[in-house]
Amino acid sequence: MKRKDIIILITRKLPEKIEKTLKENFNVILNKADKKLSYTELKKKVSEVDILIPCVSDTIDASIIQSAKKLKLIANFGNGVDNLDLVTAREENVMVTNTPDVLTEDTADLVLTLVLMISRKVVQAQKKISGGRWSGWGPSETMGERIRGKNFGIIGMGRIGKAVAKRLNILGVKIFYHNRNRLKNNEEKVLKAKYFENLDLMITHCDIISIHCPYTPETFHLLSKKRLKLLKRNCIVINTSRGEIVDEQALASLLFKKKIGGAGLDVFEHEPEITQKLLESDNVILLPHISSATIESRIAMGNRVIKNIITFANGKTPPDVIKKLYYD
Ligand code: 8YV
Repeated sequence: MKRKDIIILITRKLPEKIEKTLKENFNVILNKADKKLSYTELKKKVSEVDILIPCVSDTIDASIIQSAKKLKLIANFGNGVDNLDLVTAREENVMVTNTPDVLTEDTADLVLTLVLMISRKVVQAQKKISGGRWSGWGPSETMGERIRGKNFGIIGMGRIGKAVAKRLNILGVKIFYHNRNRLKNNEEKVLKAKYFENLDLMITHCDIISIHCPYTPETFHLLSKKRLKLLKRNCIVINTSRGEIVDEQALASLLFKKKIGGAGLDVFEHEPEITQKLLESDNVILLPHISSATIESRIAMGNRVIKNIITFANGKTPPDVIKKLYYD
């Protein structure tokens, strides 16, 4: 098949130079308005294409994949693939790729931003000035907590978890981690991270926890209502992974009642909806899923998508092919 005969659907507007390269090589359907396609629109459009480039905001379920008879490749613009039905893709011989590595550092930076801002009550302090409520310095004004010496628990020690750990070493916290597999001894030493096989045990000791595992059927509500109750009263919860990993209602209720220290959330269980109680809590920072929103990340993600598609079009296995089903 000639490249120009390959039809590609890009569901959202990607950086201009990424779309340009794709257009030069393939027959591309763009979404110039960048308006999220409805389920029906998406299903109809996908049924006409050979390759699909979706984003986290598109749910590509079994029905869409099954009705897309020409579809051969889903080149996800993003790292997480929880928006795609991997089982059906495999059954229907549709290859799936993602964009790992390139958003790791930016995501880790955002974790640090949230940790520092929440611990030092930066938003409350800023609001005091912008709300005209600052009458001058006082010894007990907007007091936060020191980070150094605190216990920091990382849930999921993959690429992003490790990038967070590297940054944390500069801050002088004690790093704990929980992961499906324990790291090699030397890697633990370099990261100065202590392994906890038992997640419950780890979180009872933490002043801050940050989630870095993928969302899979096994990690749905990993931080369940029951588990969240184990958290220390000052504990701060950071989530830049996926909202579904935390029971959002339960977390919101603890925050609202000030039974935990705070939360920094970049992801939510039912995006773009957010539990009302979270919006009403003052010890939180809520962000609209921006952890990888830098020009550099977006372009690198796009280049990764291009590489995967061109390799596929050349009849070879793309570098970022998803081999493992989380359901295996
Ligand atoms: C991306 C993300 O913005 O890559 C991921 O897994 O959550 C985000 O940082 C998103 O995936 C883009 O589709």
